[in-house]
Amino acid sequence: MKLCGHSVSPYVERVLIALEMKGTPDGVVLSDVPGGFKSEEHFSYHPLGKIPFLILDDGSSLSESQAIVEYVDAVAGGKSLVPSDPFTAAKAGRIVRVLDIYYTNAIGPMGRIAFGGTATDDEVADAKGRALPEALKYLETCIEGEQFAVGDQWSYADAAFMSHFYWFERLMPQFGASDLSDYPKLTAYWDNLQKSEIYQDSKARADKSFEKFFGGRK
Ligand SMILES: N[C@@H](CCC(=O)N[C@@H](CS)C(=O)NCC(=O)O)C(=O)O
Repeated sequence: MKLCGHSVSPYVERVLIALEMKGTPDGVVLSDVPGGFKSEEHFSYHPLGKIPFLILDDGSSLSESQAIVEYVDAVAGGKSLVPSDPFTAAKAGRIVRVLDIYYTNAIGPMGRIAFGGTATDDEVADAKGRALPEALKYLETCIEGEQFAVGDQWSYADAAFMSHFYWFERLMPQFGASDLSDYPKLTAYWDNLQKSEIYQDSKARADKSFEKFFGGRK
């Protein structure tokens, strides 16, 4: 199976992190976008021209990082990232949704500016003063453990969290929006995640990929 995209994307990293958490890091081969980014071929695999997407050995393909994680979790062997207890599994799914919807929307204005786009002062002020604290407060109520987001082993919530928070750490300080002291559970959990070998591996990949695509920029 080929995972198309680059580690500079947290959504690509989510899949690579998930495979490492499963103990099956070779479950996919990371590949460039066939035909090039935003090529006709790219759009044939992803209608929005985004990364990642997965190309199976039979040529069929799948977009959306969380759907890809759930698919590789089912077929790549190794440990499952879906908690066996249904309620715990639902809570892992909730964390992914809070991250992908509320958190991602909240950091949007800062992310746009950091990557050369624009956002108004009002948008940044609202993000910092309202949307981001709201999303972080929500996450604070969802994180249950210091080592794992929920349950007693890695779940796909940890993979999603790790990939998104690399960018929190990387981007938010320059906007004065990186203070997590109001969120003690989140802080303890995130501190532990950063010490893990899986995070260090992901960070090394993302740093290298960022340098390749955006070298020179902060
Ligand atoms: N919901 C998608 C998000 C994918 C996404 O936004 N990817 C970004 C890179 S981080 C992208 O390809 N952006 C290019 C574009 O939107 O043109 C997923 O989970 O896979």
